[in-house]
Amino acid sequence: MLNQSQLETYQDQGHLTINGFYPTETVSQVIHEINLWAEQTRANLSDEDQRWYLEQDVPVGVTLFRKLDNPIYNRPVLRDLIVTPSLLEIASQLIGDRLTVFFSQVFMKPAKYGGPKPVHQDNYYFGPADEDRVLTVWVAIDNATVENGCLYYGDGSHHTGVHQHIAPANEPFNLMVPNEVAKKFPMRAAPVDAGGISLHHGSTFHQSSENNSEFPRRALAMHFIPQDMPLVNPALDYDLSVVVPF
Ligand SMILES: O=C(O)CCC(=O)C(=O)O
Repeated sequence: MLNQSQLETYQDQGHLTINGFYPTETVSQVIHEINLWAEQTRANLSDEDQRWYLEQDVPVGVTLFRKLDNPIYNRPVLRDLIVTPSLLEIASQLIGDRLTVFFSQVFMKPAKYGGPKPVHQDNYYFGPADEDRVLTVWVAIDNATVENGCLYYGDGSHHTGVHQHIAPANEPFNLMVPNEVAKKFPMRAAPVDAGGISLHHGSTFHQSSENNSEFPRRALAMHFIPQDMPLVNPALDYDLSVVVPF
């Protein structure tokens, strides 16, 4: 459970970091499973998948995953390792009981070629009926630092509602808050050690920079919502047949 001070930080700032949440052994197992999954997936990517899942700005002949979708649904090993009772307790404390992970993602942010994720709000992507009942749990698989592209948050930005987003024509997955709005919310780096978690409210502005460092910055994000809450205005197509209830 979160203590009072952690709860207040989440409520005031819209995000909270907890280091040392998962043991090193769990992190190693997660890395093993993700590498296995990437290898199994690599050979079967359509052209469209390649545009979605791979880093585009890489030298010819280099194939690097940008992300993998729905690890919690697709990889039971990851589900069992990562979705622990202590995590579900925290999620229930923040957004209530009878939850699902309706979507999850591994962000690979590879060394040297990891692209940036612009400022956005998860709630613009998801379009939930109740904006206060969307919780993202972001698990650092590597040490996430300023150098390798940790998250940055706009403190308190979740109190300002959901803002209109825009996306570059060839990158529908890169929905972003327009610069003139984003600049009103100074972004603060939130480094997390491998095995730590960063929790954020669905309306909190966040972004990550490119990774020019020698080290990958992998992370697993789980998006929790109540089982009975519809997504009324999602910006992308979410496959709700992969929802995992708890
Ligand atoms: O890991 C990243 O770079 C982006 C994460 C993110 O946008 C999220 O977890 O909602």
